[in-house]
Amino acid sequence: MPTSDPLQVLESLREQLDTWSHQYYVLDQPSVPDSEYDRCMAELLALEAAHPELIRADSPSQRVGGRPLDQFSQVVHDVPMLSLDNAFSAEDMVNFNKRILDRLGGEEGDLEFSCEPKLDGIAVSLLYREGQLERGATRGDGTTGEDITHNVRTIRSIPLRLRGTDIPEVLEVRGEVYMPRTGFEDLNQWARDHGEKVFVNPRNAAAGSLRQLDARITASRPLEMCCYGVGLVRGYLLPARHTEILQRLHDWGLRVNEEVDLAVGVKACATYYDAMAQRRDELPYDIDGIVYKINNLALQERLGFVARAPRWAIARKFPAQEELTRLLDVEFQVGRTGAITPVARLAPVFVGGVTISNASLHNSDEVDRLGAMIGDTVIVRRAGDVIPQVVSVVRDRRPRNAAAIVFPTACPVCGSTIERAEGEAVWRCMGGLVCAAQQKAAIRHYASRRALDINGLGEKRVDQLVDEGLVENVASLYALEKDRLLGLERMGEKSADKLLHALQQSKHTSLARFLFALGIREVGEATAANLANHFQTWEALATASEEQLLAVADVGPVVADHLRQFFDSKSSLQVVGDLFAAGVSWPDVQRPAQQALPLSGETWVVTGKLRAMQRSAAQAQLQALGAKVAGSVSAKTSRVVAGPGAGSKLSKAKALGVEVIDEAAFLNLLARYGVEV
Ligand code: 5U1
Repeated sequence: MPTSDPLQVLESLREQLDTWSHQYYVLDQPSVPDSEYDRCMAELLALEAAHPELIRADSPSQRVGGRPLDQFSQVVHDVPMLSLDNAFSAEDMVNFNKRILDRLGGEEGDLEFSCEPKLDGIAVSLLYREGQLERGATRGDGTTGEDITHNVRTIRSIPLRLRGTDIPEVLEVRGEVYMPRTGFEDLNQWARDHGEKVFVNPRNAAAGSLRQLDARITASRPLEMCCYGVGLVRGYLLPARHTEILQRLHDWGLRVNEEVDLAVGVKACATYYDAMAQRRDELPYDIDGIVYKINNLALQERLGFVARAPRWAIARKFPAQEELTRLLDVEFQVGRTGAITPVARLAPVFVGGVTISNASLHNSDEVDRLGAMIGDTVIVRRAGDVIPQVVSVVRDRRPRNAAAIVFPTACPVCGSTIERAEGEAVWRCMGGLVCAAQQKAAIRHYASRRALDINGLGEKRVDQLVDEGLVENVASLYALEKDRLLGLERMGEKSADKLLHALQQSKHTSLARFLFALGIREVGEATAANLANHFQTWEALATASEEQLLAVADVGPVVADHLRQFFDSKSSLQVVGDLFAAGVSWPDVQRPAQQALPLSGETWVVTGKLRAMQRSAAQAQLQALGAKVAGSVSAKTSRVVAGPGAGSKLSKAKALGVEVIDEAAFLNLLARYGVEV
């Protein structure tokens, strides 16, 4: 029965908003579009404005407080926040296990461990009294931390009041506040775009975001919290096992890591470690190891502590994702579109599981930001799928003979002028196909597997063909003759025949592949396929107006502009004409009749990492089923396939209420339409 009692209405709105927040931020299972949440929040705000006396500190409207603080006050932890001993090898783990068994008197047999990813964040304590969040504090030195209540209140995965039943009178929860990788990338991208400070890694970003006197800044940062234990507990009898405590925390609405598992014996611990090490790059957050804890609380008690670390727990570390090395030199590479990229040549260093000796420095802004000089000691980071990066310079290790990084004033390959378009960070060589670097890159792209797939045209061979003057653009590939090829180093009769055969075969292609192969700026595989489906013929596409181009899924003003520039360029059209004259052709594009295919009329976006196939393959499957594939999420998007690591596109889909499916559901859907993967 609807009520008009403002208190009851307020309570029901708060309850509703808390439930949706919990589903979204803790369970990762959004149940309503953001618009619905916003509507309900607006109602709550209006009602609270009309009845200020009814505003409660745990209302979802009260996450971001008023005035910034002048300073942080100190908090003395009732139960000290301990640190962890480290293990660096399987052998260290065997010794840890043995130490425990010896101490327990040897009668225990294989021990049960709780295995947990060790998140690379900031340890935080949350104090709940009668279920209400009363205080948040940093670990500090373990005894005394800083009061960051105003900041933790802004983190959506931290409930302002606990959910469920059987809530302790006092509950102090411990865990890690961290920044997911995609949030970190987005934050840094925003900072770069706005000339603000860029953070070195997600951990620093999380620490910097938590140590803010103004909670509005913290509220704007993508922070999350995962809980892994309890400190002070009053008025509640804890269960006998650590994993049962984690289950209670989860039931009370707190986020607990979904990867927690049990292992019996040290061998099973190693299996868990190996499996997580394999999956480390796929996780949406940085982890620096695995924490093992004796699961039985009575045994934990018997084992006790040494100094500031418990005897019943240990962190086995993963190989570091950041290392120090020396910046030996900076070279300038020219890419397919003429973009000039400074590349750091580094003293080889093992980081994130691989040896790194080069890292892109992106552009001159990034070099300025780093303030690096040749000879500097730098920090190199390789985490997740992200390419290795030079994240900062260790200034106090700068040698006396350090040399400035000097940007070229002309193209380092062809000497043509270089230009930087307004609003762009990148300098480009204006030499176009006169530039050997651009020629080579364009040919490599044309021959690549997802373009015309020409076997035998690897990087070295393309360099050789261009350097020897046999090829100057993609069309001249088809004029190659066997006699000339045989004159090349490392080219025998067999290789020459194979290459010529592959070139012949490549002439039979599709409009979509051909378009992609041309390497028009911003025209990736999915856009090329959308253009081919839409226009069906080269002529229709080449003569399309900007307006007609904009009608294609995934084509915005920037892509349309690049397309028009290509079709207006005499030299580009000359090359295309030569390709046609050489016999490059494709069967007519059969535009699927409207509604003839199961996904006709739908626009899909694929984001994150998929296990069963590459993203491009998933996009191709969707297009084969009639869907248009777009590179960004908008209100027009029908569905989003999101794999691990999906970031801003996933957030946008959630915000717009666009349906999101995971890879398993996507594979099911493909199977339903008879597509085998
Ligand atoms: N997952 C997890 N991280 N972590 C860090 N558990 C965990 N436990 C910790 C710490 C410092 O300490 C307790 C074992 C005392």
